[in-house]
Amino acid sequence: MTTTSTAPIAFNRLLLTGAAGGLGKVLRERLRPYAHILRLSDIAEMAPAADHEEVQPCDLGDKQAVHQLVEGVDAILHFGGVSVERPFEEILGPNICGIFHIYEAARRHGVKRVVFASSNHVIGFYPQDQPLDTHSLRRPDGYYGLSKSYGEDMASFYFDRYGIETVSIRIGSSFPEPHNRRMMHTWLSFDDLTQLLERALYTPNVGHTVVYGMSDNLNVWWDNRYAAHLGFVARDSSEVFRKQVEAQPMPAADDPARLYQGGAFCAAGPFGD
Ligand code: NAI
Ligand code: 15L
Repeated sequence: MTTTSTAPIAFNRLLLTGAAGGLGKVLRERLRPYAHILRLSDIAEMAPAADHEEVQPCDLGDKQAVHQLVEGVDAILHFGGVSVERPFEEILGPNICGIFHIYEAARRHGVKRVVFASSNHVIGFYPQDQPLDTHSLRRPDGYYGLSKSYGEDMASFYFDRYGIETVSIRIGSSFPEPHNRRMMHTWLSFDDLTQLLERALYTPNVGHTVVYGMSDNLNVWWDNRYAAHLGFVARDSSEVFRKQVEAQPMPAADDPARLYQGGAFCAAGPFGD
């Protein structure tokens, strides 16, 4: 099956949060065709703005600052926040208050489309090899996964109550290449991520759609049948990295990296004892 571009018209202004992060730096270049002006935001330092860019530092935990950040944008790609397992108190401001601030600002400024960087860690406590779809009950594997789960609920509520549409992408592992055996299943190439973002921005009538973000890997755990309307067809595969990944020692049979879909995140904590 071939796909055609669904990006007929560039948005006037797109907001990308998390622009200083690993994916944010990649997307800063790749989102260029989709907006006349790309507004970039992070709490960390960002490279200076090019002609087609605006750089606006912001703490997602600051409601008023997020309100100002969202003014004048046509859609939001929300990638900012804590991206690994941390104590609850560190997740609360950036991720939990942060997602509320993003949606409240979207409501007040009339923004109608959000793309939310959710995570596989909302279902991380399922055993590896258990097939899941986007209707499977969530099993978050920590405070980080819980914050993404809450983000998905926030997206659902803001669609039902205010008609703001969201595509929540449960990203697997989006890096230049898979780092380990688990990521052979969860890997999402940057090209496939970019295609998925294009679909998430341009597909009409998405309501709140949840989609797993993984490439066309062998033996995937996740089924995107309920997100078929996005027309996302992954083109890359982790197979090309199999030899180098399988040169690594096999984790022990009781290692969470081998047991759970969320891998090592399932064994993080407790914190603060
Ligand atoms: P990252 O940690 O490199 O980037 C996150 C960015 O958010 C950082 O630049 C950080 O400074 C910023 N940030 C943190 N707290 C903030 C605050 N209070 N206010 C404003 N900005 C703040 O993570 P990465 O890998 O680029 O991921 C981007 C997004 O995608 C994250 O939301 C992450 O949870 C999600 N994701 C990424 C996956 C991956 O494989 N890279 C997998 C699943 C989800
Ligand atoms: C995530 O949610 C993290 O943000 C990323 O750093 C990876 O750990 C990824 O999941 C993963 O599960 O591989």
